[in-house]
Amino acid sequence: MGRKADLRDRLTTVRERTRWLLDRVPDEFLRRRVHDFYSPIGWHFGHVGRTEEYWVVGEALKRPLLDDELSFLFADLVENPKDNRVNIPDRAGIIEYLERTRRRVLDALDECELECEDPYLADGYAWEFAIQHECQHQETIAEMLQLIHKQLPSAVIEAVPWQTDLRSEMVDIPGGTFCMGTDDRHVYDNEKEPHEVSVASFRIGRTPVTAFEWTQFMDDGGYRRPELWSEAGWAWRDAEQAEAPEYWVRQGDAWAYIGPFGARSIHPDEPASSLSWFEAEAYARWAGKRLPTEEEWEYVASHGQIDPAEACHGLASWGPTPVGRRRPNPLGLHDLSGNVWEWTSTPFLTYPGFAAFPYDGYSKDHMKGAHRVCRGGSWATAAPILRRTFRNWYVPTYRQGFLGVRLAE
Ligand code: AVJ
Ligand code: FE
Repeated sequence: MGRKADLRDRLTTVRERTRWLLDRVPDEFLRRRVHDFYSPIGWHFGHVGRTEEYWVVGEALKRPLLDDELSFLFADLVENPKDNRVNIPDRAGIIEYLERTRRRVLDALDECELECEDPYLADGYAWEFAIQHECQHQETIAEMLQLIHKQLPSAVIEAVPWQTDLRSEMVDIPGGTFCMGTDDRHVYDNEKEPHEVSVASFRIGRTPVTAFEWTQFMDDGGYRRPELWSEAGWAWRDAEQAEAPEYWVRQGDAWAYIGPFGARSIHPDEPASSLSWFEAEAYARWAGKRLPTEEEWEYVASHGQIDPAEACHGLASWGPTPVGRRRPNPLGLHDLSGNVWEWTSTPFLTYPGFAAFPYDGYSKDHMKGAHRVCRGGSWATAAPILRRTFRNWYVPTYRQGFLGVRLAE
């Protein structure tokens, strides 16, 4: 398949999933803010259309956008604060806007020569950016559907027996030197430039921490013992009155999870998720271990190839799947890719040779040390952004994502 046909094909596949998600948003939530962190959920849908038109038609082709008012309303700009974003059109208007912007993006693809030097056009950079950007917002939309389901009545669900033979295990990793990051044209700016990194010998969990293990932490008073928490972590726990991971609901001896598509029973072997960085840190202290660094994470992930077909990803299930059941990498580690994002101890900062592209607001503005990096992708992450070098980042109080933890020592 030619490059243009490949882009057209993948743009269409990604959009089908966006529309599938839109069908799962109740009308009454479309234009409402449900949480401080987030814009109204409907904004995210229009925003993917606005973003692709902006980069392809506006920046690459240097042409005016089709609708100034909607281009503004769906933009992530300080002049358009989240409270203003409730003024977006209704469902039919959002769908129409998505269709009109997509038409222009595809027409531009037909028209352009991709074998050129222009940084936006060469090998279809702007279209590829649009695909990956849409995937990221799909995951945010899935996160927001959880917040919505928390406010809806949930069906009665059958409890899964709360017992397991799975035991956590640490794997010895001999130190070494590897190439961190990449110079692939289509990755985000924060994944560049490739550079050599040395890692000392360490140990890392064969799998992420499981839900069953998390309940052992809770049963041992994990959420009530300040000595397990950093000062900032305890202040957060206290303010939040956190007693369990976000979206966990007790169900007799077992637990249920309010997910993006409704409540479901938690399997004891699934990775613990919706954890803030502070919770992950407290758990590690309780276990007598620590979080891996970002370098350690990418080092272990650089052994073998990441194959999306082998990973739990892309909303193919209703939540994460039990750990340790998929093919391990050559070091014997399971679930590095997909299932849940894994918090690292590392602040989100630049690599040597970093240059912001295509705009400061994607990465650079967030590289001030306030965010921690998480790696690997989740069950809600789409294949186009499932890769070894992909860096995601959140503030340490963020517990709304599909975020888990793998221990190191
Ligand atoms: C990397 C998930 C934190 O959602 O703010 C989407 C991704 N950047 N549009 C975010 C992003 C611009 C970003 N995160
Ligand atoms: Fe965005």
